[in-house]
Amino acid sequence: MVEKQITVTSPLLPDIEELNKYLSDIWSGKWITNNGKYHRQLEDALCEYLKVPYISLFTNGTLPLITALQALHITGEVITTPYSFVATTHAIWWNGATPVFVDIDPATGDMDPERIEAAITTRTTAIMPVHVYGKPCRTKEIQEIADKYGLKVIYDAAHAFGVEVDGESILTSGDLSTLSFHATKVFNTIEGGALVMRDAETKKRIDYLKNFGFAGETVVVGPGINSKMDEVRAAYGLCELKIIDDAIEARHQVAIKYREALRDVEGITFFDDMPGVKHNYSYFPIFVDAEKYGRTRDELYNELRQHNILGRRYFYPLISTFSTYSGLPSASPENLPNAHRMAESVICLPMHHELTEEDLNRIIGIIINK
Ligand code: T4K
Repeated sequence: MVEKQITVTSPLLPDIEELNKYLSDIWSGKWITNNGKYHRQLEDALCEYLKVPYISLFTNGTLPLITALQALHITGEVITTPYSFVATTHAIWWNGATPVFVDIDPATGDMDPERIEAAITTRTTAIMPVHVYGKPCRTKEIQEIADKYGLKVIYDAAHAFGVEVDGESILTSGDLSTLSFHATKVFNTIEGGALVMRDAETKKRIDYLKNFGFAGETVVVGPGINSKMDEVRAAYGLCELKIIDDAIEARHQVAIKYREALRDVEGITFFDDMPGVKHNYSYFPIFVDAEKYGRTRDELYNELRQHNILGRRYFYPLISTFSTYSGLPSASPENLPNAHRMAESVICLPMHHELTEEDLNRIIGIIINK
């Protein structure tokens, strides 16, 4: 008998009837993209939901990264982390800058602020950390270093939708933060993304840049790109906002269940909630210590797959091992021991709002019964 497939995530789909109402309106109004009313409404609604002053919507989560660097005129070298999705480093490359990898803090998977200063050279212009799995970076320490050396900070917050520290959004840290609203994310618009900024002037510039650089009918103020979210996706996002809290709570319950079941399994570790942090439970990574567990990470990963449980090894392989980047001096494994260790031991277990008790028992059973 083929066992039910359980994927690492499952998209949160809005209520179809609700969405249809918006679609009928869009169809009759015939305004389907280019800063339409639902685009504007979603920006306002997200500012309120996320507790951020300004946001600019994009067609995906990669173009905001590229545009953020473009908007801040970043050149030279950008300090970043190898433990992320490859889009983070690609954005630096697309801007003609050189990525410089620093190692991660094994306690969180995020960039280790204590390693940043040693990587700064006269060519360094920015730091691009990632709130991996939605776990907040040590933003105060990073900002102190940035201020000391006059560097910009752009956070890849693709995983950090709705994450707060002491009641404040993590998305207002640094100069700019980017979000991904891809189908696999906590909040999705099928494909989509956003840039979060702190002032109206920056929003204006970024809105120009995502519209080819147009500042009016005949004026182009910069080398912009086309990355405007259309009305259908904006409407989808508005419907999604109505169900997002329940979905995050369902994810929270999944995390509780995993932690209860796996806490005492020798050789398996995971992250606990951080004090003062409102988490979004976007991923549930576990780390396999083969010696203590008695099976390697890949043996467990493959066994799960044999049972049609499709976890993922986010983020293996490390970005620094891909051929585009592996020749960089900072990409040497000796420079990145913690990142290598994490990439080689991680499995992201299925984590989404639709997992049932039965699904979770199946997954946990395979991990526990070696
Ligand atoms: N920065 C960071 C830190 C990121 O993690 C990402 C993206 C970005 C930037 C860039 O943002 P975007 O430009 O993508 O907006 C996925 C996503 O495509 C990607 O968005 C995400 N990070 C990355 C971590 O994961 P894949 O290639 O692993 O996804 P895929 O297609 O294998 O899907 C995973 C599972 O999700 C499937 O096995 C089943 C489920 N799924 C997926 C899709 C697309 C569904 O059930 N329905 C679906 O429609 O990259």
